[in-house]
Order: sequence, then structure tokens, then C-alpha cells
Amino acid sequence: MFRNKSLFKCQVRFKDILTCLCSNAAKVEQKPPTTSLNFISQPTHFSHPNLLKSDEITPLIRKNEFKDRRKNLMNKIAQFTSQQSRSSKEYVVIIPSASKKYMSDKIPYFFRQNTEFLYLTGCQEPESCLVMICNELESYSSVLFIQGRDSHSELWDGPRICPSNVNDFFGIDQGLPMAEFENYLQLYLKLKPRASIWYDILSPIQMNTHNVIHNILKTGRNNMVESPKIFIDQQRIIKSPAEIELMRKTCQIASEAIIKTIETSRPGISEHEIFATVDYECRMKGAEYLAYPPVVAGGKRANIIHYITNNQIVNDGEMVLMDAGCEYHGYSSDVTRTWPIGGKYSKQQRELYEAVLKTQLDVIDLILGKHLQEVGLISKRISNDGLLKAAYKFCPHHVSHYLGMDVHDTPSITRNIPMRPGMVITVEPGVYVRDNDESVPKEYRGIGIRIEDDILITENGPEILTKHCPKDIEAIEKIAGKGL
Ligand SMILES: [Mn+2]
Repeated sequence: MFRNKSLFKCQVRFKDILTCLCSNAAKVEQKPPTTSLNFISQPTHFSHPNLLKSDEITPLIRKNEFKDRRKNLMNKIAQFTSQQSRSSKEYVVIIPSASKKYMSDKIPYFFRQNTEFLYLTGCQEPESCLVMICNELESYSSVLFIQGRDSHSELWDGPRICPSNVNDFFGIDQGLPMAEFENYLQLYLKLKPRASIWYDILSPIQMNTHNVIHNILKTGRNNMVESPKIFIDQQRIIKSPAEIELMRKTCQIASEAIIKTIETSRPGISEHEIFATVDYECRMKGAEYLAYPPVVAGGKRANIIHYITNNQIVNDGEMVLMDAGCEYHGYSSDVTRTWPIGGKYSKQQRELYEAVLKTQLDVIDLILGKHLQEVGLISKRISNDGLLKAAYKFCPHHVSHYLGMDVHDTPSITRNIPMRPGMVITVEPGVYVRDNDESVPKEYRGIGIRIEDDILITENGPEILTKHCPKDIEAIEKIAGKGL
């Protein structure tokens, strides 16, 4: 199974060193693996044929797609490097996995893989690291450093993949134990002293990797260190057909879960119970977990944008603003609905709701001001310039962000670029009237409303991925009245 593949065909000396490293790696695996690809630390086609086809590493995403992602990243960096007309075109890209985090002694938090690492490898192991190098012939090779087999740890945490299976399973050229990472990097930089290092040194993800890089750089090296983030984000912002399928599914699950949650809500219910319902429904429909701590805000608490305490009772006559989404095989949804707990919007709630809904449908945040002017929250004498300022007072957050593997996806990409097919964005205008705001009529005070949908940009216009979740007044009142 072990493939003693040379990484640098053009560098005889380095090849020899690496061959030596590889055979050391083989020695580290003292015991022959008791498990094969059938049982590793994450689902495979063999262990979970219900989830994965034979060439898929994660559901719907094939080995070749992961290979293309790595190749595209290397191409982008190569392109950038040659545009800069640098003396050395050699570089190494280092993408660490997430670490296990503990809430208290030996009690772990649920593990969530570092998104960039997952995007480029499909690997779910903690304390790992992807290293990709570009050699002089502009060909690339990749190494996945992983913890490797360890019978004691595996007794507690379950099977791990062994380095010799990395190529077969992930399609990455080579697997090595994480313990070899420092040696490997040191040897590489010895042989390529002017190579640039593409590693996000300002936002360390995993201390093992970070400390190794930090220590190597401390020894007086002057290699250029740059973050590959922008190039990964440029790729991630356009979703592939497989990713689009996953986005459709995560949005559908969240939509259906929210319908159920609205249906079962009633006056006197606690926000906590609403939270539990949406969490349960998402998981029951196949999501792994919620994509973020949901906002379940009854009454005036809806004016606290990041209200996640979710521990109050929702009384008759109040609305609930719930912002909840789930993660389905690594892809996130992000939906907000605001419904009347008693099944009917009051006159003022209905007016403001319609204003937000109209705005949401218009998709343009500037128009938010216009609709609020119609309701009378903003004086009709205010000019267009003043309108934007006034609108900001009632909606202080962005009305859109990119969505994908992360809830706030690809944040290094500006929001001022034209929409392109394959992008997924949220549209989420809101209106928040503080209960002590004496500049607006009393009946509107304390009302907070947001409506948020997830939208895929296609050649033929926008596709609303959360369309299964109703948002017009009649449809919402119908489902909100069901549990009464
Ligand atoms: Mn959002």
C-alpha cells in the first residue's frame, strides 16, 4: 500500500532526503494497520455507502474536485509570483487543520475542521497539515501530514488514517506523520533558501504547525511569508455544481426545520424551546449541527442583533425573530424569519413587516429607507442623502454577505464586485425600533423584524435556495396559527 513516490523529480539530492524521510515514516508505523480504508476517522464509501459514492471523499465531492482545487490554488499563486517578477519562483503553501479544543479536562468541544483545510483536502483529522510545493518545473506536489496511527489514542478516539493510505484515500501525493513536519520544512528551506512561504502567519489555526514555522523563521531566515487566503477565497466564492447541490440541500433542511418550528410555537413558549426545536428538526433532516448559535428573540429582544441568550418567555402579541441555519456536510444555510407567536400580526407589526418584505424583495439596501418613509418611521421631508443615514439607524447591519462552507464566507472578497453565476449570498434587511426611541410613534417601539433568504446567482438570474420557507404574511400566519 505504501507508495514511496518521489516528490521532486528534478532534485536528486532532495529526492534522496525525502525518500529517507519516507522510509522513516514507514518505520513510525510499527504495527501493521489493523484497519484499512474501510474504517478511518471519517466516513468512506466502504463504511458509509449510504453517504458516499466510490470516488467521493466527502458527500457529493469527488477526489478529482479536491485535486483541481489544490491545482487551481497553486496555479493562482504561480501566476501571482511570476507577475511580481520575483527572483525565485519557488514556494511552499502550508494549510493547517483545526485542533481539538477542550471545554474542560479531557472534555472536547464538538470538532469542526478548518474550512480551508477541508476545502483543499476533504480530510477531517485534527492536528494535521497540508503542504504543497511548486518546484522549478512548475509542477506541484502535495503532502498531507497527519497524526498517524497510535493504539492508545485510537482506543479512546477511534481509528485514524495511516500515512500510507493518504494517497489512496485523499489523492494527495504523499502522507507523512505530523512529527516529520519540522524536518521536512527545514530540509525544504535548506534546499530552496529563497522560496516564499504561503502561510497565514497572522491568524494561527493550529499551534503545532504555527510553532514549527515560527521557530524556523526565528533562526534568521528572510523568506517572504504571505497569506494564501485571498486566492482560496477567490476560488471558494464560485460554487461548483456539487457545492451548489449541497447548498440547495442545506437551505432546504433549514427551511423545513423553520416551518416546523413556527408551527409548534405558541404564546408562553420559551425561546430555549424554540431553539431546541429548530436544532432537533435540522438534525433529524440530516444536518450535522446548527451553523451558528441561533438568535431566538421574542418581543423587543429582537432589537439586539446578536441576541443568543435565548432564555425568555415569548408572550401573546409578541413576534419571534429567529435567525438559524444548519451545516450539511460542510455547507451552511443562514435564514431569518419573524412571526407572530399568537398567529396574527398586529397592525403595526404587519406594516413594518410588509416594509421589510418589500425591501427584501427589492434586494437593494438603499431602498430600505424608501419603504420606512412610507410607514412614517422616517420623516417624508428627509432628502435622499438623509434617507440612507436614517435607514442605517433602523438597520445597522449589512444586508448581505457571501455564504458557503462558512456562514460569513470568503470574507477577504469585497462586497463591491459584480455578481457572478455560482455565488451564493444572503439578502437580509431588517428594521429595529428601540423601545425607548421617542422619535417614532409609540406603537412601533420595541418591534424588531428581519427577513433573510439565501440566494444562488445563476446565468438565468437569482435562485432563492430558501424558497421553501414562507415569508409572506398570509403564509406565515397560516403556519404560525397551526400550533394554537
Ligand atoms: Mn446572515
